[in-house]
Amino acid sequence: MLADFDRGEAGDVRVASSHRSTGERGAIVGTGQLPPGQKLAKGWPVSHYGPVPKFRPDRWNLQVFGATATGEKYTWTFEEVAALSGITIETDMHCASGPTSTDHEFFGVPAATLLELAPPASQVTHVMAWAEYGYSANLRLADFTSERTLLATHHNGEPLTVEHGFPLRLVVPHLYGYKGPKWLRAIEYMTQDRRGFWEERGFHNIGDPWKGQRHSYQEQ
Ligand SMILES: Nc1nc2c(c(=O)[nH]1)N[C@H]1C(S)=C(S)[C@@H](COP(=O)(O)O)O[C@H]1N2
Ligand SMILES: [Mo]
Repeated sequence: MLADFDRGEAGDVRVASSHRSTGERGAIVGTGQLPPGQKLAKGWPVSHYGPVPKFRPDRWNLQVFGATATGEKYTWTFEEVAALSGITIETDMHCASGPTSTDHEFFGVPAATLLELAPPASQVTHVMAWAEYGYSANLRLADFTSERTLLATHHNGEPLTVEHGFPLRLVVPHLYGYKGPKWLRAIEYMTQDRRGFWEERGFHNIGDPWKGQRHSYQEQ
């Protein structure tokens, strides 16, 4: 598997300072290293299954459903989501098929904010993040509420482009890219785990790039 990826010379990978990227092209945020088996991508590749959905503001909403504390379902318009206070994070993105892209600054609403606005029942252990056309990714609750997990509206100061998930995408910096649905439409609170789109198709249920958790056969 490692041999499939041309990782280049060590010198190809420029090292960022401890917690902020230098802003240099190709700087790796955080540890200054690529996760095992990853190679540095040029630019920001577009990668997804299926067509790019069209944004229809009048029909669009974000929902939280499933095991909420009150049993009710919550919905927000895009305007309402955009009015929530946001934060900026810097991150690299690791696609489980190999490429890592760098120099991403995402702005958006911390996922933890949704939990405050739409409290989950005490038995909730996992969430399913749902996108247009039924794409989904399951996450442990702690991965979803991790302080850098974001419902992102902006990238490097601009609204997301449509192919990168406009108007809203989930960014889970500490997991592989497939755990971050573009064109996010809903969060389902779950009282037990259930596999999402790629997780049902042979990808790892957790998806930690630093542990190389790509394939379901690696699960215990
Ligand atoms: N809705 C949706 N979101 C998706 C995908 C997809 O197929 N559909 N692919 C995922 C995968 S495998 C990766 S690596 C990232 C890629 O994000 P990018 O195209 O912005 O680089 O999007 C993720 N989000
Ligand atoms: Mo991916």
